[in-house]
Amino acid sequence: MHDAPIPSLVAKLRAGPPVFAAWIVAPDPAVVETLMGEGFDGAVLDMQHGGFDVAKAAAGIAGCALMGKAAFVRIPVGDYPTASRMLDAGAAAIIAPMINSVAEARKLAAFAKYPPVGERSWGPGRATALSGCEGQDYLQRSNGMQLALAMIETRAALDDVDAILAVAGIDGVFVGPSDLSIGLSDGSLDPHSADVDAALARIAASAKAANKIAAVFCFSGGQAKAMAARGFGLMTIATDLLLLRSAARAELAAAR
Ligand code: 3PY
Ligand code: MG
Repeated sequence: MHDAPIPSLVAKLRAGPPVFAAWIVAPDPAVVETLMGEGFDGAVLDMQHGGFDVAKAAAGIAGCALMGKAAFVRIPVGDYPTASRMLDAGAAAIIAPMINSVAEARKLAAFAKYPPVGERSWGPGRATALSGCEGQDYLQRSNGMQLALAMIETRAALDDVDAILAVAGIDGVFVGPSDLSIGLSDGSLDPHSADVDAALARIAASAKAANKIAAVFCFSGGQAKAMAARGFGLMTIATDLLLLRSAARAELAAAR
C-alpha cells in the first residue's frame, strides 16, 4: 500500500516540496475534518498548549486519516512516553517542545525509535493501518517513516542545535518562534524579532548541513511561503483558533 497517510506525507517531506500543515488546539473532530478538507498536507495536534489528551489525539489522527491526511502530534514538555503512545496511534511525527540539550534529544529518540536506534517498546496498534505495513515490515520501516522533531525554542537549544541535529534518531528540528523570542530577549514576546530571524537562518543552515528536516511555526500563509523560500521544509500556518478569530474579526468589521 503506497498511499497510506504516514508514508505519503513523510515521503513528501523528505523529497523536498514545501509541506504546509494546519495547527490544531481545539480537539473537536469537526475542526480536524474542516481544516483537513482544505489543501493542507496534514495537521499538528497540540497536546502541549492545546486540548488534546491521548484519546482525543488518537481520534484526531483518525479524523485526519478519514480525510486522507496524516497528523503530527506535539507532546507535552518532557513527556517522552507519550511520544511512543502517539506513534502507536499513527502519528507521522512527534514534535517535542523545549529540547534544550543533547541529553533531552537522546531521550526523545529513545522513546520515538525502535532498537537499535532507540528503546521504543513494541505494540504499534493503529499505526499499522495508517502506515500500510505490519509486523516485521513495520518494525523495520517505522524508524525511518515516523519522525522525531526536536523543538528549538531557547538560547541553550540554539547554541546546541548542531549537536541536537547530530543525535541518532532525531529527524529534524522545529522552531517555536514565540518561546525562542522570549529566550533570546530574556523576557519579551516578539516572534518576528531580528534575533529570531537570525536564529531562523542559522537553524535552516544547520539542518541543511545535517541533511535533516527544518520546520517552523508560522503565523500566516505569507510567512510560510517566505520560510519555504528560506529553506524550511515544513511550515505550520497559524492555529485553528487564530484563523477563527481573524475570520470573525474580518466579518464583524465588514458588518459594522
Ligand atoms: C512557539 O512559538 O514557542 C511554539 O511553541 C509554536 O507555537
Ligand atoms: Mg513553544
